[in-house]
Formats: sequence, structure tokens, C-alpha cells
Amino acid sequence: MSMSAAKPRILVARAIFPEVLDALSQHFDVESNQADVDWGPEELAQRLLDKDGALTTGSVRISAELLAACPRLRICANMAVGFNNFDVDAMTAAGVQGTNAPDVLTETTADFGFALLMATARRVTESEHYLRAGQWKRWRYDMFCGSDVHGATLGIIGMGRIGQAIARRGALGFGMQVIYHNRSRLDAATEATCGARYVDKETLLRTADHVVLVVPYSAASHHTIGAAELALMQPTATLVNIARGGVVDDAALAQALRERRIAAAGLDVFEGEPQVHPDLLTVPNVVLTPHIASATLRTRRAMAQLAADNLVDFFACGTVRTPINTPRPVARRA
Ligand code: 8YV
Repeated sequence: MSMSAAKPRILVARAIFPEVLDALSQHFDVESNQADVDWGPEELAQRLLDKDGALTTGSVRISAELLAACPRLRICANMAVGFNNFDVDAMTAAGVQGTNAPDVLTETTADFGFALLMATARRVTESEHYLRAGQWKRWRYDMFCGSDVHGATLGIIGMGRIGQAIARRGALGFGMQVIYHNRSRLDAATEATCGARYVDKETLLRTADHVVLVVPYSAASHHTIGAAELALMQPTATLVNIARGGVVDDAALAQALRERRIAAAGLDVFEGEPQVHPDLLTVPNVVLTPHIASATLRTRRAMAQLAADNLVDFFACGTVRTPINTPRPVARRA
């Protein structure tokens, strides 16, 4: 870009780290949303009308309608590894580059998956509520007995980077037998590194003591776990969802938990979040967290920085670090 050229205009659609915003301001004419106002689709489209790029988070929907209304837009950089908030086909057709934020959050998210697994199996929040409510009067031999994590069978559905990081924790740290199911089987070397064995979904659900979901959300993964799948699981089994709301049928899960058809669940993501199915709020045997699996300051900074780097690289040299599509070349107005 020559010194005299106008800077590209970008919209940072949600509040982010001020230092990342400052860095972006050196390259772009930036409109930001540090007040973190909940813009509806129409206001978002209006604000994007004169923008060349956007930095989005998982809650910002980039739809075909919005793209049609904003022909100037050339890139949307998501501060998330998942990008089911993007209509990727529509972006590709409209010549809009999409990027995500993989890798930088893998280990942090796997840590949280394990935290949720431990809290669920060992009934950490349920027993804390009991204590805080002043109900703890005496120790009892069977008080809040849960199930062991060490040495148990861990079933992972979705064996991408985060699934593999969870598998390593289970196999190497906790001596677990790790089984997994994935669209495609991993190569033998990766299976060996993860200490994981491929099985079909039904075998996984029937066999695992603890099931962890780490699949990206798509039409194909919608309700990967519903009433039929829950019925296959052992009554002592636990289920953890750190993938996306919609991968689990939350109503069916709440019913299974209430009827103790599985022992417990740990959920960081929900269908229609931040709304949570009301039945999940009333069953005791579920650990609920507000979509915080990647939430360490270091990792969230790295995610924001990667999204910012994608924007800078795109306008500086036309390439990006973590593309999710190859946009169709389209003529643009100057
Ligand atoms: C984000 C996530 O916190 O990266 C993802 O896909 O789900 C989380 O790490 C969230 O999407 C905000 O962008």
C-alpha cells in the first residue's frame, strides 16, 4: 500500500483486546464495538456496507443475505476455530475470503475438555452446591460417589486437533483406554501418538465410560447425540460436549439425565446459546459452563491476534494464514 492510499476499512464486530484494536488501527480505518452492543443482522449489514473486511467472533452470523447486501466486503476473519456462523458457500461464491483461528487454542481447549470431564465424573459442582447450601452435616461412605477417570475407557467423537490433544491427556496422563470415532480414520502413526483406537460410533457409545464430543458443527453432525444414541450408553457413563450446541439434542439429554439413563454430563455449549434448555437448569447431574473452553487470557489474545494477522496479510499481500475457503474471483467496485 502506498503512503497516500486510503486505508482499507474494517469492522471489528465484537469487543476485543484494546491492544489488538490499536495494532489494527495502524493498518486500517477501524470501526469497533468495544461497548459490545448486540447488533442485529440489519444493523450489522448497515455497518458492513462500507467495509472491506470484518473481524468476527462465533456469535456474528455472516449469511448469504448479508453478503448480498455488502458487496464491498472481501474478508471475514473469525476469532474462533469453528466457523459455523459463516455461510462458507455463499462467501466463496461472493468472492469473500474466510479465515478461522485454529491451533492457538488446541491445548487450552483440551485442558478444559478434561476439566469438564473430571468435574462431571467426580461430581465437583453438584457437591459444591450442596456444601454452599449448608446441607453438609456429616460425612457418609457413599456421599457424592462418582466414577473414576484414571484407567477408564474414554470415547472421543471427532478426532481433529483438539480431540487428539484430549486423547493424549487421557492415554498418557490418566492411563485410559482411548477409543475414537471420526469421519475418517487417522493414520497409524497419529493413532499411536494419541494412544487411540478407531471404532464405529455404536461401539464407542456402548463401550465408553466417558464420551467427549469435539466434532465441528454441520448439518451432518446435527444431533450426533440424541435419544437413540443416549440409549446406547451405559447408565454409569458421562457425556461432555465442548463442540457446539446442536451436536447434542439438549432436550433428549435433559430427559436422559433426569431418568438417570446416563450418570452425568458436562456442557460448555448449548443449542440456541446463550439460552440454555430449561430442563438442563433443573437436573442436578450436569455441569454447565458458558462456552469458555478456550478462555485463558493467553489463548484468547492469540486467537484475536491471529484473526488480526489474517486481515493485515490479506490486504498487504493477498494471502492469509488460516483460510477456510478459496473465494471465487469476482470483479469489485473500487
Ligand atoms: C470461541 C470456539 O470462544 O473457537 C471456537 O470455535 O467455540 C471458542 O473458542 C468462540 O467461538 C468465540 O469466537
